[in-house]
Amino acid sequence: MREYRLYKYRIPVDSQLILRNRFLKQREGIIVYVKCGNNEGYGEIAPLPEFSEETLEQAKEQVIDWLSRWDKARQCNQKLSLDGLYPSVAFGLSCALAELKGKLNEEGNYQVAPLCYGDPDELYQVLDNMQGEKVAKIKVGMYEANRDGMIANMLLEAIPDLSLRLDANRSWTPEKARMFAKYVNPEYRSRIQFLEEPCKTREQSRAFAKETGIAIAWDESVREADFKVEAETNLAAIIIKPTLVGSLDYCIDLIQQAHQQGLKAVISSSIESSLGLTQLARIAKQYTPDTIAGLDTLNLMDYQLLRVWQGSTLPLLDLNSEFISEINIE
Ligand code: OSB
Ligand code: MG
Repeated sequence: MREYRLYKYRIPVDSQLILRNRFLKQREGIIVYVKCGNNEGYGEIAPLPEFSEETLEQAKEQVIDWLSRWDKARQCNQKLSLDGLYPSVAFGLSCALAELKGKLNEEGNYQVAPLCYGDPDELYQVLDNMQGEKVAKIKVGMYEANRDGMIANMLLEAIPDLSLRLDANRSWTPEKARMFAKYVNPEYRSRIQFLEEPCKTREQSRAFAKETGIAIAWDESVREADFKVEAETNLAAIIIKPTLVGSLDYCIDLIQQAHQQGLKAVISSSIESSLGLTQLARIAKQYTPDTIAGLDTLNLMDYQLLRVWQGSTLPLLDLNSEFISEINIE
């Protein structure tokens, strides 16, 4: 016998979080619970405003429809395809089903690349406490390109064992990208693991990488219809944000293609709650064990939800909390 329940959550997030110049004050999403016999699983469906094409309401309608068909199929081993679902719905359902089937290992990779929004002093402290490989991620492209270049250069100069990941979210013209690079000492450029999507088009980003020797990574591109995983000069990695990309199986397929081509695959957050985020850490541990994931977004939130992120002291909400309500399906 199959059983399922859906919940809606809404948790406050730090309004400092800037997503393409839009302040996000709360994070909303759906928690899906599935059960068959003695096995159960949870998943999170949380379209990210400005990034996801589907709204939460559309996701809700779709998951209700899918689950009612799943329920009608009755037998635990009868499969129902996730093809054609919105990425957030496919990802959340596939995680719940993977837990149910025992296919997602418990152990997570909780070592993340600390996110730095431009205050280097803050970063010094975090890096001092970091074990192993020192990798930080800086959002660039929000202020002046030369300022970004100076900050990156200063950090690389001050901390000799630091490597950086930078993320421009396609915000630079070729001229601005050049401005940035001008301030980064050529000797340090190899310590930039990659710069995500420097320019508005892939062609411009490729030209930038060729000209400057700074490696790039695809993030937005991975979600475009014509995208294919293909090794190319100066391309270091693809960024996979499962909530924006799709089912676990599809993400695993992308990871395997990347590895076959000698590219890194970096599992990354779409600002999920600690439920989704810990599942991403488990996916990272299982499928990209040698790569630090891009999951440093829990602290943007005031609470954790159902699952504890290793080492976090944020208060934990359970299903009875005031921030969570069951969705009436009838
Ligand atoms: O710009 O890559 C982005 C999170 C949500 C939406 C967009 C982005 C992000 C992140 C997540 O940067 C953190 C990471 O990738 O390290
Ligand atoms: Mg990015």
